[in-house]
Amino acid sequence: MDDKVDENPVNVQPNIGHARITNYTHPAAGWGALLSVARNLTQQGIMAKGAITLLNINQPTGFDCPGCAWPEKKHAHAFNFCENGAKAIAFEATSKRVPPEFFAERTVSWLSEQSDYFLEQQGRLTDPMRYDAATDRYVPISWEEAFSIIARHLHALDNPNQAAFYTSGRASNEAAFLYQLFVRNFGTNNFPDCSNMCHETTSVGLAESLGLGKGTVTLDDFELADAVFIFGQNPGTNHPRMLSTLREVSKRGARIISINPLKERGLERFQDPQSPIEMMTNGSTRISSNYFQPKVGGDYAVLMGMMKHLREWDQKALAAGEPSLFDHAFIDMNTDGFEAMIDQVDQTSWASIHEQTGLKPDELKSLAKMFCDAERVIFCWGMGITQNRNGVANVQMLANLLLARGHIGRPGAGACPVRGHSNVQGDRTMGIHERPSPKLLDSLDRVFNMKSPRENGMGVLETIEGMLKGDVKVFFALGGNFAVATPDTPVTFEALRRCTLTAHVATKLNRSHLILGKEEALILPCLGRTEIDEQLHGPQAISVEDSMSNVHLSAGKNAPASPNLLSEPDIIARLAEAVLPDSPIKWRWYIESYDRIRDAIAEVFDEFHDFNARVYPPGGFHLQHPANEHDWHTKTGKAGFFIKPIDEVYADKEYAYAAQYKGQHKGQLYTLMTMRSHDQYNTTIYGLDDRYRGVFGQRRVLFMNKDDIKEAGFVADQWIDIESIFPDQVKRVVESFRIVPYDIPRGSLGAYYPETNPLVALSSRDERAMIPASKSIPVILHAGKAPEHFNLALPVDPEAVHG
Ligand SMILES: Nc1nc2c(c(=O)[nH]1)N[C@H]1C(S)=C(S)[C@@H](COP(=O)(O)OP(=O)(O)OC[C@H]3O[C@@H](n4cnc5c(=O)[nH]c(N)nc54)[C@H](O)[C@@H]3O)O[C@H]1N2
Ligand SMILES: Nc1nc2c(c(=O)[nH]1)N[C@H]1C(S)=C(S)[C@@H](COP(=O)(O)OP(=O)(O)OC[C@H]3O[C@@H](n4cnc5c(=O)[nH]c(N)nc54)[C@H](O)[C@@H]3O)O[C@H]1N2
Ligand SMILES: [Mo]
Repeated sequence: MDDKVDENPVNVQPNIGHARITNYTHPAAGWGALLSVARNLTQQGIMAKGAITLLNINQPTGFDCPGCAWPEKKHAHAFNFCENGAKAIAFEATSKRVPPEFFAERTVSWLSEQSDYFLEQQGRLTDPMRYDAATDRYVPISWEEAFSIIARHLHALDNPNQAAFYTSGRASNEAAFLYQLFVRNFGTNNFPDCSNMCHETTSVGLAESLGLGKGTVTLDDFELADAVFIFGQNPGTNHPRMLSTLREVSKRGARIISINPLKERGLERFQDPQSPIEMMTNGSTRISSNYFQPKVGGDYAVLMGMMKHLREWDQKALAAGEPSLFDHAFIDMNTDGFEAMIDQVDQTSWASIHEQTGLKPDELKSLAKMFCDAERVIFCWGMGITQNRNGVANVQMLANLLLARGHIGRPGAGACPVRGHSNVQGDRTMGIHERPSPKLLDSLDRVFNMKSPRENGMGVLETIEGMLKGDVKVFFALGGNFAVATPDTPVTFEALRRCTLTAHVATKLNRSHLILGKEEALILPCLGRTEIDEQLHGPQAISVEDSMSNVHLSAGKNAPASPNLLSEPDIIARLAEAVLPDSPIKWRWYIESYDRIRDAIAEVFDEFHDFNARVYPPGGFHLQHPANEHDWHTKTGKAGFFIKPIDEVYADKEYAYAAQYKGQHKGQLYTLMTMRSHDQYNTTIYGLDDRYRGVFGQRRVLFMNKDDIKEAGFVADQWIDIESIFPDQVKRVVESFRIVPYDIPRGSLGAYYPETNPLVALSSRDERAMIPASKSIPVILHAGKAPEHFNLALPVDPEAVHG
């Protein structure tokens, strides 16, 4: 075992010579990706072990890739993984370790001054640790002590709702199920979840429109679709395996239409590492046949415009005695609210639409035409659609278009929200939900003879607000990096510090572990997905649900990173025993064989009947979306058209304040989106390159239209500070970002998350889904200066990238 710790000072003067911005002219994936995989394995000291580990990803007998939630192909290729999945694996299977000696040598104050990049680079956590205020260090403790500390804090609360239990979307179905069972037996529905920052707008919107907040398509539908629309998603970086699917769609001659303010390389050209011919000839496949660049936040107007064109063309068709463009047979049988929706569209002026799209009227028209011409349409979408103040409205407008032309339940057509974390969808299915359905609670009560709490709990934003008010005192996290992933960073830090106890189940050290509860703080290290999970009945497999509702098993092959790690289900079971000594549930009995957990899941959820029998065969099973059978689990028993007047969307409190601000002050107001670079996994920074966007050796960049740069009197490469403008008038600024001229619509800006999270007010959110609006932040810019330090070490020679 290699315990060596990289002593690189972090707050170093950046090597500006290394940082550069260029045009990336190569296709996505291909040789660039393979080189990057090799570099990451070397960096983590696992070249040989890593290569073997990679061969087991997404194989019937291997483990599920923790990289993203895109489904596996049915007949998996010898290597069914991608560059960024490989990075996720390399970071988990790393040879580096963070043992107790690491903490003995470093105070938490010192660690707090290091960058997030440094913290994650140190390697895998090996032992449970408790913060010791006297020495300002984390010290090792036994698992028993750790659980009894948590039990003591939980027992000291006035009521169970003073505790919140966070989940990040890597937790398995088995862990998630036991977790929600424990927390509900303890007595609360406070389940903040990473989904509260991600696809919750999808879940809320589609649940109301279609009866279930999940996608309706499978990979098979991509073989039949004649048009695939991709809204606000960057698969080249975030779901690279999706590019193989899109490549097939493109080769078939079907249309792929991207709607994204940025021209993303992965949506333009792709070189398939699994196609020997493409690799040998350095060839590539065109992905998008058409590319539209609306302004940030313009999607609602774009979708409204598509519907309005459809409406007008329909009226013309009917007048000419031609068949309707709407699928009236489908609409009449299956839906409610069509007339009211059309009324709203009629009342919406073209001027109010064109003002917001950022597209030329002709572009909007041709986009609508492509939709109208297609018989089998798939809509894919990502964070560009969901992380907005009008995220639910966006999603429901997508659903309206699909329903209006009968694209739900038709082979080759449907809704494809592309989830992030590899099991975020499964965690929700297993009952990690702050607003649980009565059906779920009834079922739990029946199977476990318990009394579930019936009051709705808190999601992420309510939890932070609760901590600030003193209503939430204990914070427990099953994975993730809550302090950094959430908005309004300084406020969130303060909120966590007001808790009496913070406790984190984690694989790697991160910033959240250093934002300490005022009385106690714990780190509970767990097994990762690549590792063997040995229990009484032998090695155990866990199950996950991908973005297309396929449930399958995952079993690690590597030896655990340390003998002192526990699996996540085991940690939860032991914690439950410590906290609920009188519970009739035999928590540890479930851990002896996870088949027992799956049997319990089968009893609680109808759709998981015969779970073990169905999940063991390779590939597992598929959870049907009832909408595909035209069975609508909505309040009315029908699918619904839901529409919001365009003025309500674009004239809310924040828009009004921004407009007033613009009137009073000179200077430009922009809309900033915060997104992922190619070398990161959410808050985990793998490296400082964003290869496809041509950014190397740096992260503090701001993408800006060249005419905007000129108009503001700035120049390319200039350092600026970004300030957000919200009605609460709190000053929120991030400093020292370098301006990069970019092909982005005027008035729109782009920068990386999480550095920009201090700009997002807690109050800036979709009010129905309570999701932070991290893709539409109103900001102004000030001239700034070069950073004194990058707060990030330069990990690689960026020249190596091009090889
Ligand atoms: N390698 C890697 N893979 C990942 C992750 C990772 O960090 N790294 N994260 C995982 C997670 S949790 C998630 S949720 C997914 C996220 O995957 P994505 O949904 O692709 O997330 P983002 O990188 O945030 O960027 C989304 C895209 O939205 C566009 N966009 C921004 N604003 C708008 C807008 O107003 N309208 C439109 N139409 N587009 C807009 C941006 O230009 C960008 O291309 O990826 C998952 N997979
Ligand atoms: N401004 C802005 N903010 C955003 C976003 C954005 O686009 N813009 N995106 C949002 C989205 S979509 C999401 S999903 C959230 C992500 O929020 P989180 O899910 O909370 O964050 P991650 O960075 O994925 O969590 C990384 C940590 O998870 C731990 N970890 C890794 N693997 C395991 C494991 O197997 N078990 C356990 N127990 N721990 C593990 C490691 O310690 C690692 O440090 O961020 C959100 N925040
Ligand atoms: Mo996500």
